[in-house]
Order: sequence, then C-alpha cells, then structure tokens
Amino acid sequence: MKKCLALSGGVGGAKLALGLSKILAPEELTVIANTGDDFTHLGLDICPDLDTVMYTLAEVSNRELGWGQAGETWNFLEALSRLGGETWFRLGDRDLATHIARTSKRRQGASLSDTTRELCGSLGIEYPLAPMTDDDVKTIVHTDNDQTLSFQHYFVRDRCEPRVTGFHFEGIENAAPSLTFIAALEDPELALIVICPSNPFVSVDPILELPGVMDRIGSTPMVAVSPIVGGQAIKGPAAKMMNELGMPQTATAVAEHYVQKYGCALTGFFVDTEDAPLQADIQALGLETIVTNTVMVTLQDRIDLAQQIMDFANRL
Ligand code: FO1
Repeated sequence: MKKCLALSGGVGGAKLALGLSKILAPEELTVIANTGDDFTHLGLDICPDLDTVMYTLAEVSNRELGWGQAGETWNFLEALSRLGGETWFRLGDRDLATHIARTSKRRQGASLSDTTRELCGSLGIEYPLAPMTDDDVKTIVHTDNDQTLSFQHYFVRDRCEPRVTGFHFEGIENAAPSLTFIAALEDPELALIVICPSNPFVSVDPILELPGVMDRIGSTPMVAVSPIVGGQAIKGPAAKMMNELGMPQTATAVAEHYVQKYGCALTGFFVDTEDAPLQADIQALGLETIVTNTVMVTLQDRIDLAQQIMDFANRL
C-alpha cells in the first residue's frame, strides 16, 4: 500500500488534500495542518488552517471567503458589533459553533488532536486530519519598523500591509509533533510526503521545523507543489513576503528555499505549466521537476494534480 502524508496550510493545501482524498483510501492518507496561525480570540481557540482543511474535506467550506463554512450567516457578529465587541476577525454563525465546541472540549482537558478527531467525526470526515503539534507554537511576524505581530494581527487586522523582515515560531523549540504526525512519519508503508501549495514561510516552515520532524523524514521521498504561479501566489501574501525578503517571486525561489532548508529530503517539485520555462533551473537544484496544471479551480483539477503526485510516487 502506498501511503501519503500531506502537509498543509490553508486554502491551497486544503484543495490538494481534497484531491488526494478522492483517489486514496482513509488508511492511505494523513493530512497534517499548520497551527502557527492559531490564536485565542474572544476567549475562543481559533485554528484557521485546521478548520479550512476540515471544512474542505467535509465539503462545507466557504469557497468565496477561503475560511469558514458555506452559506454562512453573520447574526452573531452583528450582535457583537452592537455590543461594542471586536469584529475585525469575522466569525460566522456556523464557524462560531466550531470554535465554541473546540474551546469547550479543550477547557475540559482534551488535546487539540483529540478535539480535531471528534470534530472531524461529527462532520463525517473519514480521513485522519491532525494538527502539526499539540503544543503551543505561534507564528510571529517581524516587520520593517522593528515590530513583531501575531500572525492574525498581521494577516487580518493589518491586512498583510506591514513589510516583513522575518518570522519566528514562538514555542517551537519545546514543541513535539503530534502523535498522528509521528505515527504517519514512522509508518513503514509511507511512500510519499507532499508539501502542499501553501505559504513556505508561515505554513510549511512551522511544520517542518518542529523538532523531530526532519530526522523522522529520513529517506522518505518528499515532493512540493509550488504555491507561486507566474510570479504570483494563488492566494495569500507569499509573493509579497518573498519580495520583502529580497527573494525573486518565482517558483524557482520557492524550490531554492526548500532545498536550502530541507535539501536532502526533497525529491521532486511540481510547477504550473505557466512556469515551464523554469523547469531546467529547478532541475539544476537536484529536483525532479514536473510541469503540470497546479491551479486547482475545479474538483477535477484537484483530483488530477493529486493523481500526478501519486504517479510520481509510483515511479520512484
Ligand atoms: N481571514 C481574513 O482575511 N479575514 C477574516 O475576517 C478572517 C476570519 C477568520 C475566521 C475563522 C478562521 O478559521 C479563519 C479566518 N480568516 C480570516 C482566515 C485566517 O486569517 C487564516 O489565518 C488564513 O486562512 C491564512 O491561513
């Protein structure tokens, strides 16, 4: 059996995870989501990337917003606004139920992994989805006026406007991968690790930099899908961050970032047909470079990309 471990941030990763879930059985696919975006807001434990993947796998995600649930209503937020509450972080009514259910379970002592498993069960998801860690890891954004911002303040409150100079992941040195993550990495039938098309700096790096992850990857083949197509991110601030970090906004620069940090482990790199001219440069980094459609508009796009990735694993 060829098992796959998908590492995901938010929207882009969730799309590919859904595609993989359509061609693999539940015992063949584990999805690990970044938790560096997580924060406590209005007393609620919010886990954006976990929720985006969870709602996507349950096929109830709000595809216009990229977060929360389809058909969302906003009565809670309007009522909160009337009471002078904080409304910069928009919580829809259905989404609010997830945060309240999760927070209630967490306050009773449940781990984030156990809570996620219960929520996924309630949504009818058969595929294992787990946080990268059950410990507290927070992505902190460093900006050019020597400020540090929590991720959600940077991403939502300040609309990604501050110029970034770097990041650090508070608490990561004392954090351990979740048990589901470790079990997937140590599974002798693990055939492929997929770095989904997520933000390299704030979605992928927190997952791979967790102590105990890289040394467990060992010789397991790992591929990455570029989140940059034609110099742009499909969604989110990845290209803007690359520019501010002095990197070219190209798929090649993403490949270089991964090779520099995780070199030996990376075997292949998927770029969109628009970036076919970059194939030779990326091959020169020692990566088998596959050119295909990586822009997932339809469900079939998600499935086709997932199939291309598993075909790559079968060729190894
Ligand atoms: N992103 C926004 O740009 N604006 C919001 O108001 C917002 C609310 C929100 C509520 C719940 C949730 O799970 C995610 C939410 N996000 C919002 C996205 C969130 O900022 C994530 O960090 C992104 O998905 C980036 O990964």
